[in-house]
Amino acid sequence: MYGKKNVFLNGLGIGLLVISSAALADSNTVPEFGTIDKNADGTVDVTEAKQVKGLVEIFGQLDANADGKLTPTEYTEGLKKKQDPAGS
Ligand SMILES: [Ca+2]
Ligand SMILES: [Ca+2]
Repeated sequence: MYGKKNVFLNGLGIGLLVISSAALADSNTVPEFGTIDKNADGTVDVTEAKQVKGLVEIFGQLDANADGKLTPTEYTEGLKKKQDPAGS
């Protein structure tokens, strides 16, 4: 009985771990720009970027013109470059 319960809890833990680590760095599962742009002003600033695990860390790399905000183009193109290192 104890064994069964432990297996269930372990499975749950692994599931949560996979979900959280898949957040950004692992490429294809990046959130859509509109999801991050909470105030819908058309840009994502650092405050909004903090909602997404790992995004703040690469914010400077995505912010091509270094104005402290990400446009949809900077966001999608920046992430594309990160996923395709050969393109740099
Ligand atoms: Ca915004
Ligand atoms: Ca920018």
